[in-house]
Amino acid sequence: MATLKETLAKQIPGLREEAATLVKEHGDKEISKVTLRQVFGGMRGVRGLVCDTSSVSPDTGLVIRHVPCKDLPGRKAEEVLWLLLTGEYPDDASLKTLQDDLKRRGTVPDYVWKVLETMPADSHPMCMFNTAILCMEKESEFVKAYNAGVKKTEYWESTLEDCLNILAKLPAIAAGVYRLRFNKGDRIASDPNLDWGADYAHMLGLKDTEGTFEDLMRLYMVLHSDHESGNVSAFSGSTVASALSDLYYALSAGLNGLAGPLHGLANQECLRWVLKTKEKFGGVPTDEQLKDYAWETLKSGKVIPGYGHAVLRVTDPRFDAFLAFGKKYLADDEVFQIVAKVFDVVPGVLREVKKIKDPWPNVDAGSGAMLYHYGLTEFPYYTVLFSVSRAMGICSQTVLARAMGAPIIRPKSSTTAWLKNAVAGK
Ligand code: HAX
Repeated sequence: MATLKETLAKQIPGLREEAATLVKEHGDKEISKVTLRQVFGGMRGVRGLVCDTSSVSPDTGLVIRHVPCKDLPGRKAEEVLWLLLTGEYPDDASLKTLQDDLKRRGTVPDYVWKVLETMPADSHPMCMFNTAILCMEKESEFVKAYNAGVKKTEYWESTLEDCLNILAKLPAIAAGVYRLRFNKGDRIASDPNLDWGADYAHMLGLKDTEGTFEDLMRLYMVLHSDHESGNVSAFSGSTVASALSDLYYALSAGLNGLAGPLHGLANQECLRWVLKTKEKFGGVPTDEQLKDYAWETLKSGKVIPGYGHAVLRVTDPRFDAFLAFGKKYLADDEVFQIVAKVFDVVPGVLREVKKIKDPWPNVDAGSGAMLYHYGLTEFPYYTVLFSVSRAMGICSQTVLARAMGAPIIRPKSSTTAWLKNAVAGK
């Protein structure tokens, strides 16, 4: 048995040594080239970042440390947090120390609720959630340690404190945002006997007549937890953290990126599209109807939300996991049936659009339908659920970056004139 901090403290000297040796021996070796297309194309495929919490390859999808995504269902969020940070699962006793620690840190300061209650009633739930994180910035242990002059090699310890303090509070904050923003009544107190994901489900306060919503939330929390560090939210978070801004600033910045429709907000857009399909055809459409509707969407200049990916070139294994859950528990649900049918039909349509590199579903294609089934029908809220989970990855990446003494991120930009000269060989 060991605490998370003890486990990390043991590993960090070896990790530092490994990185230092690599740079010393191979520092000038070229590992990636950059083309002009990549410069104008959002740096797609440029290898310029280190991230050890997880990796995403075009043909396999998410692997957290050594664990492929398909093996994550059945795991609890706290186990996955430990895995992200240390590369291993905790034993039962160690897991219990982390769970108890998170419970101890879980009380949300009263001023957070006051800030949220003062926001306009039509604020986006993501704005409320990110504001809550940001307004707790004054609690940062890293800032206290930094101001006290702590050594650089010890920055990670106070960052881990911030990480655990924040993560412990996110389920209660997110559930509180849900109940306040959608007039669901009083906040529901945390249940000390529930794990992180199940407690979040409990605090949302939905009626779970089938008794499987907690399982869905556990699944949701582990599947969305990380996706290496080049995606908008993780990259934004790590860039902000690299300036030694504390984790409250960094996480809030990252999650502001998750709020965009090409990133985390796609799950709300996707369900909207599926529901429109249902309404238009009065239920589950035929393959032909669905194909026509997909073309209609594309021809009107819109994307088919939930499909395509910047890195993946296969069906996202996270989508597979949701599909399997749906087949097990939601088989009679029409919205789920449409999601399954879209998966049968839409990749064929997207394959005909030559510019689309990945015609397959991503994680957002199915998750909304699951939530909708359990009565979580307020889709502007969906990205908050995504954020609670993704915070684990962003926080873990930041703790490790601090442990490794990662420098400030500062790539070089070029003017168009410079690029024109460069390609002309001048
Ligand atoms: N429907 C219509 N067009 C699509 C498309 C889709 N599902 N996926 C890609 N395209 C288009 C792009 O818009 C782009 O068109 P332009 O050249 O005219 O701009 C072209 O195909 C090439 O894009 P790409 O190289 O295949 O994909 P990108 O790496 O540029 O973009 C996206 C990846 C995920 C942003 C893109 O596939 C998309 O917009 N998908 C729909 C939105 C979505 O599902 N987002 C969630 C992604 C997962 C995630 O991050 N969740 O948080």
